[in-house]
Amino acid sequence: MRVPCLYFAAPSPFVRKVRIVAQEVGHELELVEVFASPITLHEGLTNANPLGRIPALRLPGGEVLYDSSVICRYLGETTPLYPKGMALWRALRREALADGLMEAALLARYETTLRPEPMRWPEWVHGQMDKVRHALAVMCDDARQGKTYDIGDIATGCALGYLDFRYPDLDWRADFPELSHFVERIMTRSAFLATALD
Ligand SMILES: N[C@@H](CCC(=O)N[C@@H](CS)C(=O)NCC(=O)O)C(=O)O
Repeated sequence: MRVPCLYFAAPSPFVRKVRIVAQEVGHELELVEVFASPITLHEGLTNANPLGRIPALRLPGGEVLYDSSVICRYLGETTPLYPKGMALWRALRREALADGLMEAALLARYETTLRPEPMRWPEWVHGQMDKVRHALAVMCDDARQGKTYDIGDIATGCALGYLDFRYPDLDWRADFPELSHFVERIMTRSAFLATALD
């Protein structure tokens, strides 16, 4: 194995974040498709990441990195995607916010698609989607200020792309027009076009 090997699935927004960083900084990755489920652990994947989650990145020497924020920083740390000084901490905070949005949206989806119907808990879904709405409001303020392109922008684009993919009826654009402009711009980048969720 000459290039790092990424355990991936095409619909994962966390995987997309890693693939975009890799493309932006010119890192080649070998892709290994796996089905990651919180219920049925995939043996090959748990050997790589004991949490059974994607993305996980196996390096040519055999060592494995996870989760997405660690992998992205490994691939891009020395590039402008990770600025210096206070700008770095702001970029990482925006990445954390976008990751948190994706986690909440994913948990709400697991509740409505994986959990058997009689056991579902609507308050849980509402609570997770409330987190999504609160995160969108702060993302919108951040997007008004941003003129750069860093890991925070990439993560934000992945989070918004995931909402469009899994929650097409959410209509977040009506409440957050600045975010709508932001996403229109970022989705034209070749790394975003090449990694559309599927
Ligand atoms: N914090 C993790 C989250 C990764 C994550 O939740 N990935 C999902 C797929 S989108 C997954 O592997 N789910 C299976 C599970 O939760 O067991 C990261 O940033 O890598």
